[in-house]
Amino acid sequence: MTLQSTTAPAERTTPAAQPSHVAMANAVRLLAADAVEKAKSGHPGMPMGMADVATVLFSRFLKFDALDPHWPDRDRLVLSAGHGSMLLYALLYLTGHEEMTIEELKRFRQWGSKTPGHPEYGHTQGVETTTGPLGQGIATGVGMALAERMLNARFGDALVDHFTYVIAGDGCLMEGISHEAISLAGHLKLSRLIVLFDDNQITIDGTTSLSNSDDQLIRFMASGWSVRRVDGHDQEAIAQAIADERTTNRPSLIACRTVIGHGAPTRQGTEKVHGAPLGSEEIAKTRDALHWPHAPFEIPDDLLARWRAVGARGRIARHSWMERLDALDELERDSFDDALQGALPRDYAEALHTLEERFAQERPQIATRQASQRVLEAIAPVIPNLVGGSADLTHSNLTLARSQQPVRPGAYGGSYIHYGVREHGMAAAMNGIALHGGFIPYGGTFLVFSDYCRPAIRLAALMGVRVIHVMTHDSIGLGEDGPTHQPVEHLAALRAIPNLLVFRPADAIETAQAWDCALRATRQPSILCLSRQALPTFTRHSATDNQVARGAYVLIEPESARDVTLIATGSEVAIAIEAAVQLRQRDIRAAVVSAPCFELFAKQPAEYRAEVVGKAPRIGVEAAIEGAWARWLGDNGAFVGMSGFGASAPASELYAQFGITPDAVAAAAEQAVARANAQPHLATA
Ligand SMILES: Cc1ncc(C[n+]2csc(CCOP(=O)(O)OP(=O)(O)O)c2C)c(N)n1
Repeated sequence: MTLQSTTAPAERTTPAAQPSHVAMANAVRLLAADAVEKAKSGHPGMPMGMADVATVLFSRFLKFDALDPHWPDRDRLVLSAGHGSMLLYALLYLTGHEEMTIEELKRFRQWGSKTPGHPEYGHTQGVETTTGPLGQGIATGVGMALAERMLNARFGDALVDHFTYVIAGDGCLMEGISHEAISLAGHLKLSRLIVLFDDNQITIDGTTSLSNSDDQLIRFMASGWSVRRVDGHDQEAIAQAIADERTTNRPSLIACRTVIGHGAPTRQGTEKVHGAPLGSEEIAKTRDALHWPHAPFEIPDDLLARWRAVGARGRIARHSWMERLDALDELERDSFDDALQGALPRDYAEALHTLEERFAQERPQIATRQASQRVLEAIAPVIPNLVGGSADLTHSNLTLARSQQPVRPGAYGGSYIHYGVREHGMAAAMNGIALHGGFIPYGGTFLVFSDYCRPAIRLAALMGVRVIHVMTHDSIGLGEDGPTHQPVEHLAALRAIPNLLVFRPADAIETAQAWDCALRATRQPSILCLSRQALPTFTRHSATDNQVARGAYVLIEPESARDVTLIATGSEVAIAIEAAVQLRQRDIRAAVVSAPCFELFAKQPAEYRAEVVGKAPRIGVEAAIEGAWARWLGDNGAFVGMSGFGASAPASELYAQFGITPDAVAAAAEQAVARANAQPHLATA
């Protein structure tokens, strides 16, 4: 294996000549190595390799104040190579973040600690985003850098003027999502984005040459980035590179040629140091090599004081920023605060309510994607921080409102992002926009391509951030495009993600109400699954009641006791209603339940849920696979839906061929009622 720029650690760290920044970096190295050793698991190699780069970044460039990790105008640092979490934890401790004590470092990876295996947003202060799935961090960083520019365009340099730094490794850059992210950032000329690439040429299997021959510099350059390579252990060279790259008008890649595990004499530069404790012998040798006589987790006072001074370096800047904020007139300050808090303006509720009333009066026969567009036309003008977009399906997703202007390279005042055909990049960028603060992002694609977004959706759910996915063409009802475009397993797959709200509204009124739920769910991402095909408007509208917020509700209750309950979602609710009409003609009393959001329904009190689903046999109707339906249908229930892929044909033909019709639902109901009558002892679960 060839390792360029390797200098023997001892040469760099001779005590007499030891520049203090080398000692500062060594403190990071040893804290990481000792914490991994104590936990008996973790990744020492990356923190040891990137300690010099991180020390330069923190001590000379990163704008932050350890006293206030939430200061809105701080620089953002994303540790895309999340397995190197100890790098971040060590830095948070050294710079004096209150919550990150030495005890927390000793409890690395233990239950309830602030130092989980990979950085977790919302769990540890100072962690800007959850990372671990490689590539997500860099793509999230693109969203943060974009949000910074968009907020700057609205509030100016005095309030919004910061950088986004991303530390990414070979793994992040190998992942496909990095391509979407790099390409989007280059196109949008996100000059405040600086990626520090841990160019150590090692991954888990060994040297990167086993699997990769990319020239990353040329690759980034081709996407419009400013690029350069430095010796990642030469602090002056690193500082010069960062200083220069901060002045370019493009996003920047600094490939820092490092030695993984730098300082561990027999393991550095090899994959052995990537993801396993060094072992007591190697740690002892590391202490010798780095001239580090201190016990584990012990940082000499003078060194800690130097690091703490780094943690306070941004204090004056923060105070001046606060003064500038205070000097604003009340209106400006309120609008800045509202943006950061993601508050919904007062006019919003009125605008949505008026639209719902119009839907109730007009009873339009429109697709729920069209209803969603009408919602956007009504609310986009009154929610200035709503930022839309689509992965090149704007005219299909109907995500653009007339009041929205596009965000363009170098001109960020707009509120609509053309993400290009980059679903995964879009989903991760939306996470970054939401995490940065100041905006409520929504973005569109076809529901079938939720698979392309899934890793980022999962992270949004894990982090608990408000990101709204508008996913149209939500079933075989899209028709002729055929099975490649017809989602069948996607609703089940999305419902399996914890903390994600999956909405499938049945008509225009429910669509407006689903939007309302999604916008008010400040700590959850949402998916709005919307139809391509037109649907009648039949649900009730009330000025005070959002029926979608209850997850499921009774739409039709027979005059006397139910014989059967038909539960349906989205486009199939209308089919269930027709089936109920047929059943009445056969003297079977059917209730119809609309269930636009299983997750919200599951949270309702047990009595309400029991009342809605009833004791009679239940039939579920959804043009998708059965998935999570079993919970609502019980042992005596039946499901009318899909059991395999769809096909290419007009929608009405497909519904007939796959047996999702009022006749089929009525037949299934009749059979269930007959079964229940034959076996009255089998009560519905
Ligand atoms: C999406 C994803 N795939 C696989 C992994 C497992 N994994 C963690 S680190 C790693 C290798 C990363 O190599 P590199 O970025 O060069 O990190 P280094 O070895 O330099 O620490 C892999 C495959 C992961 N965390 N995420």
